[in-house]
Amino acid sequence: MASVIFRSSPLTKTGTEPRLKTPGQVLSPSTCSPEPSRFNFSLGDGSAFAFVFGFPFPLALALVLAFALCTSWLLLPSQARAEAQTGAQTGAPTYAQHPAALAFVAQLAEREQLSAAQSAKLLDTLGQAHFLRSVPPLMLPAPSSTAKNWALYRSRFIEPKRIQAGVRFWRQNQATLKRAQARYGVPPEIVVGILGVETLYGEHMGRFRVLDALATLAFDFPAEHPRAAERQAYFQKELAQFLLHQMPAQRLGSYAGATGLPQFMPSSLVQWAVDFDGDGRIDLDNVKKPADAIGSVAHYFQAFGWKPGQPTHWPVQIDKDRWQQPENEDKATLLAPDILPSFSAEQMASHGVTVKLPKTGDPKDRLALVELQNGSDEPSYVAGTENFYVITRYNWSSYYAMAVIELGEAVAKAQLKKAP
Ligand SMILES: [Ca+2]
Repeated sequence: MASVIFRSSPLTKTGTEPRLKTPGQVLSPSTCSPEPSRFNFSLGDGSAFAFVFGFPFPLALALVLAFALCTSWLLLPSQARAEAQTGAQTGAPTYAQHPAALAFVAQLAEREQLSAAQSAKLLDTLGQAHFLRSVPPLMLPAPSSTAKNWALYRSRFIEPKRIQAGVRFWRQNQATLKRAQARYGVPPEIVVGILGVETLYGEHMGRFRVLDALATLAFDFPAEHPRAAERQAYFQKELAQFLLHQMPAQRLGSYAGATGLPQFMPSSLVQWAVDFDGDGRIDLDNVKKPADAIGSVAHYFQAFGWKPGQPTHWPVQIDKDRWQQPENEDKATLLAPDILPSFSAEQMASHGVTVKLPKTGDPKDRLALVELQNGSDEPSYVAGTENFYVITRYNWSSYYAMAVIELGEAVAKAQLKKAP
């Protein structure tokens, strides 16, 4: 994984859950080998929705479905509702003749040494991709006047509905969660935290066609973005994985192309998804059978260096008088490496930050001072461990990581109370 950290990365969240502008990058970056697809992918909960909007259907069927669709429609965010109006059935342009798309397939064919038939298949699939007008603006940074606010961000995720859903999920999948911990070393509260923050345990897995979203971001990424070239290259890589592994054109996901309960990008699907219930196929979309999603999240964290048993962070006490002295550099020094764990507890103490390590804490562990801004109020600080850093490999934001941790903790606590 890349070790480059962006303190103020301007990307928005890839998931479909609350669309807060997060201060960190959000994607699950990974590179993939171009092997043939080994997996069967299934459609998410929105497949019926996509079918109705993707294809002509008899009037009688339309009438029967109308009521159900209207109710679904009202549940969609306004952005998604607008998107359906500008999608395939209203004649949004496709990428069939788009010069950059044609060049992209030609390059891919050459690099992967595809046969003429394989290239034609790729072109055919990409030709079905529609430009989504609403998606590029979602990639732009929040206005600089928007203050980051951990308290607000937290309140969107650590709330009764999500905690209750997490308790239900935990209890229904206790054995699988334990098995994932035994296999990958990742505790249930982290997996439960991720799936809760990403999709509310499968309730919101996204209603954009992944193919449309990826093609739009691969070829029409907003040029005004400060890192447009880099981000566009990232989405081209994800699109390549989608095409090379022949994922279904109707597959649904977020506006950034993330899919399933854990909101994996295509390259993460290829690299980290596992068949954890042993039924011979990988299904990250099945809310009733989330074993593959649970195993895949745990596998992802193991792959990015999760250390079994290590806590994610420690509380800290700041020597504010010291920090407020003129020309004091302590804060700047500690924040310079961002969330990359770089300091021992002793080094932090020498910069005015006392890490409240319990007896089990290893003072030699590398730590990062994590600053969470609270609008115009005082920022919150914790000392993030290497496991905190690992969570940010799922979504490059310390705010995101802390929400995952705190939701997992809240669910764990509530789950224990409710246990028979
Ligand atoms: Ca399976």
